[in-house]
Amino acid sequence: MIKKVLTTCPYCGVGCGFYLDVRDGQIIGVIPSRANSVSKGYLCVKGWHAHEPIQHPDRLKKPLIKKNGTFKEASWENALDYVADRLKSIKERYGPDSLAVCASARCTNEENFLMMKFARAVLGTNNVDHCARTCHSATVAGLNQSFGSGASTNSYDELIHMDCIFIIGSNPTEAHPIVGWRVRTAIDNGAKIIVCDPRRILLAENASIYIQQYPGTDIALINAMINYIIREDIHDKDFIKNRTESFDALKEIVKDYTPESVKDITGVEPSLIKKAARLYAMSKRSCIMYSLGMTEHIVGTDNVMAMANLAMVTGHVGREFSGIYPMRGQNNVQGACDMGALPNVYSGYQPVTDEEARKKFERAWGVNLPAKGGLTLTDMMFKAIEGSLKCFYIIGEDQLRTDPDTHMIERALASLEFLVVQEIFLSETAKKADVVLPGASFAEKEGTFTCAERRFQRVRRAIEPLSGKTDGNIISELSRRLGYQMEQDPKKVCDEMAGLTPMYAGVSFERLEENGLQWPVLTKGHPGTPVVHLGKFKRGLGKFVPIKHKPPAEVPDKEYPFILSTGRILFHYNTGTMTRRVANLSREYPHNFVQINPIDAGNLNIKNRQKVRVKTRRGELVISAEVTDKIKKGVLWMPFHFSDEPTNVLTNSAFDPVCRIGEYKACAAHIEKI
Ligand SMILES: Nc1nc2c(c(=O)[nH]1)N[C@H]1C(S)=C(S)[C@@H](COP(=O)(O)OP(=O)(O)OC[C@H]3O[C@@H](n4cnc5c(=O)[nH]c(N)nc54)[C@H](O)[C@@H]3O)O[C@H]1N2
Ligand SMILES: Nc1nc2c(c(=O)[nH]1)N[C@H]1C(S)=C(S)[C@@H](COP(=O)(O)OP(=O)(O)OC[C@H]3O[C@@H](n4cnc5c(=O)[nH]c(N)nc54)[C@H](O)[C@@H]3O)O[C@H]1N2
Ligand code: SF4
Ligand SMILES: [Mo]
Repeated sequence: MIKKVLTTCPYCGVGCGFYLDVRDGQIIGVIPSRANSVSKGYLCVKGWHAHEPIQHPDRLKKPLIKKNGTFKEASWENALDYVADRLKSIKERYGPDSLAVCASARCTNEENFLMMKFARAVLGTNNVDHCARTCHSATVAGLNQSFGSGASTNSYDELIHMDCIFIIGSNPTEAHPIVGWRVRTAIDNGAKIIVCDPRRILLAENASIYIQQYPGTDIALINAMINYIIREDIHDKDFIKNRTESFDALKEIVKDYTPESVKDITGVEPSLIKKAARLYAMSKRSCIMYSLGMTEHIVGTDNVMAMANLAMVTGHVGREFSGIYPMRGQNNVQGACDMGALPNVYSGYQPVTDEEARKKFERAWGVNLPAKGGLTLTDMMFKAIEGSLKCFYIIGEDQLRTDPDTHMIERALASLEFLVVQEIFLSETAKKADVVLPGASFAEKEGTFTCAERRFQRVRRAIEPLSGKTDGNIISELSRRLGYQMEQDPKKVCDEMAGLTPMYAGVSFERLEENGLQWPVLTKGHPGTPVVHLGKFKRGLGKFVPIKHKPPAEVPDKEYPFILSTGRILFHYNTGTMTRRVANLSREYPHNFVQINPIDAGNLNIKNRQKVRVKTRRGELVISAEVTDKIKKGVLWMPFHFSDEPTNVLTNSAFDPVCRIGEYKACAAHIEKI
């Protein structure tokens, strides 16, 4: 039997559409969908190979229970009974806040809704979070303060019509390739590109202006642009007057940041900053695209608000062909946030501390809900070490490889009384679990993902779940064992969510059939919203928040003279549990590596491809060097896709005090030839 099942890519937040080619129950290939409004018939190399990990022999198919340090296969009945008993007993002994759950940006909206409902209505705690903490929590916190809503303001299709795209701390041709393709189309159409990145990324080659600042100096850079824009009188006075507040406070702060005065901090020639400021401000259709180069810092939230200041001071937001594009990372990280898999909000960002919202969910779910906000992922780890967090139920996240400071995370997981991991592969985190529950991949379930342009799109089942159950089934069966009956049909879960969430009230499976819908979708007839903050910001007036430069938590010194930054390459995806099981992708990049500038390499007598030791205050790693002038002198850069050579033993767990994101993008490091 031959089937072609239309679905959404399980990797990055772009949200491309393709068909899975199924023959006699085997998924043998991927065919791009030309009708999909996001990808229009294109896919990147990961998307083209998205079928390969699904039926890989390493897929988990049976629950595993650890006895005396080794896993034994168990039946679903036994495993679910055992997990439910342990959750119940921990809750009885230590109270609901001794438990925490981690939802998954790899799973569907419906599964995330169920997971946050499970934490709140069944376990009785708001301790629910997911990888957005490590990724764009700074965006949610920062843009919320500036604009009143923390998602992309505009849509992908506008990009090709821009006059100027200001790309800062984002590497779209590798991390969001089908958006990167739109940026290239914009260039072909005559757009000017500004790239600000400590690494000469591919798009830097096509940029009108390329700025290579030191990691962690972006506030100084942006404030200097704003300083120059105001000094040259090219700010948008009408926009500032009619649509914003607190401009004087901004003006006062940026006085101290002239392009000349920030040269020592940023390492950037003042003339380049002036050119960039002028080009961005004076272009008619200008937008900002940013990602983790801005958010993964102890000043992540401040970085985001600094960009919002720049957009508002020039009037480049709140209309079509302008705006801020925070490039959300995982296939459904936008959705996991939207569904309320966060410790402080229900779906649609309704605060758990808001009495009215809480009462609404209590009535719908027939239980009393906790009124106090829960722990973030960052704090869950600290509380585990401290001893007050006893139990962690994780779905589809590999903290032992992706949270900063691996040795600390090891201690945190080892301190728990009970760890459950629901996975499709035996990840490093899963290896530490007391029980592993085999979930299902995107190809085995119905549901929806929400991509970086706020678009809900359908995910469709191509084959039956290899383990017999989807992630949603598992959550709901645990819930039943804990005495609470939960709907598990994804379509009905979607309806329940829409009924409780004004922003998505018009969303339903039927309405998503064609090309999905961009939220807000306020009623059943509402067409969706390609551009937000039109005419008025969500919060009313846009707020200028004055921001000061602050150096990273760790700066270079004699012992650790380099700044180490980390990130992604095109061919692999996060921990690589999936892409490293794709033969072609793995052949392209089989091993970890560290990029170093030729001058630094020369000084240390390091040759290309030679083994080096990279060391920080937290750990060390022996990997090979890639000597390249793509990277600034004094800076090192590594990907984190190789679980056998784990980059995060090196990174710093220092975090942003507001959104509690870790500082993956800058720590002090030492490198030597071996
Ligand atoms: N191929 C691939 N694609 C992916 C992923 C993947 O693993 N592989 N992961 C997905 C996920 S979860 C996410 S969140 C996104 C992330 O997407 P991106 O954020 O675009 O990817 P990164 O490589 O982490 O970082 C982006 C850029 O920030 C730069 N940078 C580092 N430090 C600084 C700094 O201090 N200031 C500035 N301005 N720039 C800096 C880096 O040099 C890098 O080029 O990608 C998604 N897409
Ligand atoms: N050094 C460094 N570290 C980083 C970053 C960085 O820039 N530098 N970036 C951070 C960012 S932005 C992110 S988002 C995190 C990502 O961190 P993670 O979310 O831990 O990374 P993933 O590889 O996406 O892991 C998700 C896991 O989900 C599993 N999975 C996939 N689909 C499903 C499913 O449908 N069901 C279930 N149950 N499991 C599934 C996969 O097998 C995988 O093990 O990494 C962070 N870590
Ligand atoms: S750009 Fe992202 S969503 Fe599109 S095919 Fe590649 S990984 Fe999948
Ligand atoms: Mo991410």
